[in-house]
Amino acid sequence: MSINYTDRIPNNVGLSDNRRLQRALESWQPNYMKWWHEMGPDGSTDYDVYLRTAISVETDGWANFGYVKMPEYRWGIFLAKPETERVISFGDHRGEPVWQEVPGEYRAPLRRLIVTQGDTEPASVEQQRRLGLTCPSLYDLRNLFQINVEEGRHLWAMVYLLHAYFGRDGREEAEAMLERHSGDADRPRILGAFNEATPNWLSYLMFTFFTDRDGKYQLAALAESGFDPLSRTCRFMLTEEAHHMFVGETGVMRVVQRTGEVMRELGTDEPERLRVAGVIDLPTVQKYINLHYSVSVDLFGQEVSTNAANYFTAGLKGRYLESRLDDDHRLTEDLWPVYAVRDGQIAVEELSALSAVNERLRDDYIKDCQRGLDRWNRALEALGVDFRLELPHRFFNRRIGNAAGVRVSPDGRVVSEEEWQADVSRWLPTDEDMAYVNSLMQRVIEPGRIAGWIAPPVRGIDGKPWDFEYVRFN
Ligand code: BYC
Ligand code: FE
Ligand code: FE
Repeated sequence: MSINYTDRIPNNVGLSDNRRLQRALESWQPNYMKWWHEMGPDGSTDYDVYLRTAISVETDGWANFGYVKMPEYRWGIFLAKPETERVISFGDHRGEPVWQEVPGEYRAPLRRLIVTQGDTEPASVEQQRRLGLTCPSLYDLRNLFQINVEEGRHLWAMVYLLHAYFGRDGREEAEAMLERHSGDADRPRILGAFNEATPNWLSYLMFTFFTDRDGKYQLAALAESGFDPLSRTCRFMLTEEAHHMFVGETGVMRVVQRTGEVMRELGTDEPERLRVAGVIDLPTVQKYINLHYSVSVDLFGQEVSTNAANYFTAGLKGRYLESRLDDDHRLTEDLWPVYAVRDGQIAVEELSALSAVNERLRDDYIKDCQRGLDRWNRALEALGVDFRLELPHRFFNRRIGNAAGVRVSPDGRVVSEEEWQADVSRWLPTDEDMAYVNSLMQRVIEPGRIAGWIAPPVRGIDGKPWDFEYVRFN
């Protein structure tokens, strides 16, 4: 399982034994590099960045740290070790050996799942492209770049599957991954959240907390797949994903911490005074939570989905930690509570668990988000600040599913269009809030210095102090 770094494309899939595939991927590689130069982190080509690179897929110590110029990062194909005698754990094929090739009847849905997943990865790099110009510290800049190179690698993970298992269609899909762009009017990215802007670092920290966490749950569901190469590649991606969510959780924590400290110092909770002091008032943090949470909750799809039921029955996409769940893993008889709007009110109905697997994954996701908010709130409590952050209702600000087109307040009331318009400035960031947050975004790149709106991290990366020179500009 060791990674071959002598090949042009580092891999642990024996690429040099399959010349055709190797050539196909090597001819995609320059297009990828062109995309990275055009759409990747702005102006970063010559920086030496203290990055980690995978050297093994063993659970302990897969990472190697060192200075790398990002275009020289060794993007490659790394699959988790195969589980011996792995069998499909859910759906109609439960108990059968997993597939090493794509079953003909599932080719189209599998391709679609892989394309949808793959499309999000370069999209996030595009969304974050300009953030390096306004980083609050070198430590934060380095983490941004680490995430960007890893999202690039996640694209490689999906492109490998397309090239290796889907023939000509797969190669065409791999090209299209570099042709769609986040927010492009003509050729947008596939899913809604990946066409939104990430205009500042507060948005980015919220994105890595909420949207990368959707990634965790989607990848975990795909890691259950009966198509073994997909499962193995997702399992390795999940080990990288943990750092992205760490950046989000500790990042928002540091924002909250800094604001809380200034609130205590000044003895005030007045947003205007806090803004004069250069920190982000907690009502504004709450509005950003409302925005990024609602956009991410949409990524789980419709509450009732025949697509999702078909993926499950076919053994293509399971539930979170499927094999640890205690039921028949077929769901033909089971029910699951699903939210819907009935007679102008939000109701919960017991519906077929099979059609509700999207909703079930969303439930798992929501619980995980709440754990993060609880930690932020404990920090506020420790500072003696009364304000508490909350997740809005799952139907707030939705565009996909049962609440699409219905106006719902953060506390879960169906409201009229007039009420929505009257109150939306208290619920979602206004242009003025955005302008204020943007005004704080000043580039700080001296080791040991940090912008005033965020607290320094508790510790650095790879045992280094937080004021280590994580990025060298040339
Ligand atoms: N935006 O039956 P439904 C990550 C469409 S994040 C636009 O619910 P299904 C990352 C849907 O395509 C993880 N359209 O659909 C994070 C369908 O279209 P058709 C990404 C949407 O198939 C940060 C229709 O609505 N991974 O990795 O169950 C940084 C009916 O809906 C949306 C995946 O998503 C939307 N939000 O879709 C970097 C995993 N939602 O059939 C990376 C792969 C639904 O009417 N994808 N539609 O034309 C899937 O598993 C599923 O396709 C979905 C749900 C979860 C997206
Ligand atoms: Fe990713
Ligand atoms: Fe990620």
